[in-house]
Amino acid sequence: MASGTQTQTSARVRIGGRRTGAWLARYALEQLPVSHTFGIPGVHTTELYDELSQSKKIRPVLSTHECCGAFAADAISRTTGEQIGCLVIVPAAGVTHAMSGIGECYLDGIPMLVITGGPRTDVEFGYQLHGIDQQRLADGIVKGAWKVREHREIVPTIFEAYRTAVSGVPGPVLVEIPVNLQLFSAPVDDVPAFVAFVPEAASLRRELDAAVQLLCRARSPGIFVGWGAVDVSAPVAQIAELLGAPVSTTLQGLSAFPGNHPLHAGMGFSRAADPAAENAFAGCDCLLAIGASFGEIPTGSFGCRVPADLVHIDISPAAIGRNFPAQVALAGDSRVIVPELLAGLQARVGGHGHGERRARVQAAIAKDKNAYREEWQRHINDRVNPALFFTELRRQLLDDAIMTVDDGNHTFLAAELFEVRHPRCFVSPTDFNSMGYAVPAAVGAKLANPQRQVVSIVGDGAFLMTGLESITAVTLGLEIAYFVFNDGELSQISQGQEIPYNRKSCTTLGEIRFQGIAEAVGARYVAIANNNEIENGIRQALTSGQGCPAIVDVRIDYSKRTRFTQGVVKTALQTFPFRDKARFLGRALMRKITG
Ligand SMILES: Cc1ncc(C[n+]2csc(CCOP(=O)(O)OP(=O)(O)O)c2C)c(N)n1
Ligand SMILES: [Mg+2]
Repeated sequence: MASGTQTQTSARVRIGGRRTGAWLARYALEQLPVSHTFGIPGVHTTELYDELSQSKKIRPVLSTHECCGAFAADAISRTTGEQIGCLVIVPAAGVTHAMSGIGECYLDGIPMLVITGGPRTDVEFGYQLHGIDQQRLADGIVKGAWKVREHREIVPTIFEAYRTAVSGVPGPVLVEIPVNLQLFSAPVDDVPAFVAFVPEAASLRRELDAAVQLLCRARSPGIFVGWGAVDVSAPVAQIAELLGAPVSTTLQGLSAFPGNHPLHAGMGFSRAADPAAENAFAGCDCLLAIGASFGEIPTGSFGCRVPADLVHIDISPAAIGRNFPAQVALAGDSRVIVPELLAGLQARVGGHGHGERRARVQAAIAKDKNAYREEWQRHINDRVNPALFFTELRRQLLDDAIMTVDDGNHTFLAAELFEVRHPRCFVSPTDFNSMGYAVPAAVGAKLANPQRQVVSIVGDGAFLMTGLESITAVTLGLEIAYFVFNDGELSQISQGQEIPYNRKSCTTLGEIRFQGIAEAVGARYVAIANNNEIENGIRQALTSGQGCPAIVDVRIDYSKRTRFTQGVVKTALQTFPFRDKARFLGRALMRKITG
């Protein structure tokens, strides 16, 4: 989450005896905020798995596929903010299987610690099993990759990898421990003591003053928050209230600002955003962006208008001004900078605030949100209306319930129609954008937050990728409600094919009998076939005390497009060169006529 340092220390912990590499790795992991590891054992990791099975602090969890393990580990990091998700996997095949999850963490700035075994380094033979240069393989989707050469390197290397994962822009790291080091013992006198990570204090007085000045002189300020603001939603709310400014979020940062706050406008602020957000930001003359890198999704394919007066706070100096020039750049940890900015604004604005502006902005947001919801609720047919579904789900869930969401049309329906109320309560694969995330992520989320409700919204196509991971939830007795949006298609893509191509290539799924899948894995099965079944179906799915997940077959209606889909299609077409735009439009017209 933060830039910072792990205080260097010379403190050592005495070992004074022979230890195996597996023992040393377990020891190192036990010093870190690691509660679970995920993966599938192989001959290169059985010694380490045996060690972990004896740990009182860490629970090794068997996944059905390393990709699922990686998504589960990712959710541990995302939903807690304190723990780090950890994988223990075999070299080569385990790593390639896990790569979608590792890449997801890399582009979304989520810390993850990947421990892999490695071929023997004490024999001369080549062509060993899983023999591949893993550091090269992982290069491009990790912040750092290490291969330890001897026993005494194991503990400091794991500590160094952890520090790398959580400092600056967080991300995944990989440590390879050759199997011979794990299996065999060597004398170890002592190991370094672990010192917890300390965020660095920023010294940005001049920039903070400039930011206060810009925001105070704005007539129509707006606030845009991303995942990097997920731990500062309270001071951000105070800034918004002081300025009377609407707040919009990114997709990844949906939980960075409470959806039931009267200044919450929606996701994004381009024409691909909810009308409340598009309208609230229409005349924005000064934008305060916090922990948001203006990526493709929340900007509606870069179709948003950003004012020249942009105050940009981000942990990544490279993200500041990358897509839209920043007037004031505040590079650093939002947990340090935002409270300072709030104090500066309070000192300047005092107790007066912008009450009139705030009332006006709030009233407009409330009106637009109501109108949008009503527009959705009027769209009735014999399938399940998404707005009615999400309203009822919100009503039955507690405020701090966690929702894991996959990638597809359902993602944007959830973003537009479900009110997220608590930080780190909505997680989905964003910039790497890998389908298959939600089912395994819910396993990690529930393990890390056993007292809280955990639900998943997953497309039928994504469920086909990793849905069998629900057996892990069954085995571990995790009460998770998996709401599968069953529309028979890869809808987010098929909707995009409809107009330009007038045909659906490879986006229609085979018929899936979810009841059979539920029976096969031992999960409860619930069906919601129409609007009359929503209330009871959700209640059955959320019924706790049964120690068993539910797979809910939701016969969803996708016939109304999200604002996101409508907006990005228009924006994308505008960026096409004239000749290609003409070719696309001409072909669409022709196919509409000729079929
Ligand atoms: C691993 C992967 N493959 C392909 C895609 C491209 N893709 C994005 S959304 C989507 C459709 C998802 O279908 P489904 O899970 O049924 O959700 P729906 O859109 O129908 O809600 C596809 C194929 C992707 N993002 N990730
Ligand atoms: Mg689908």
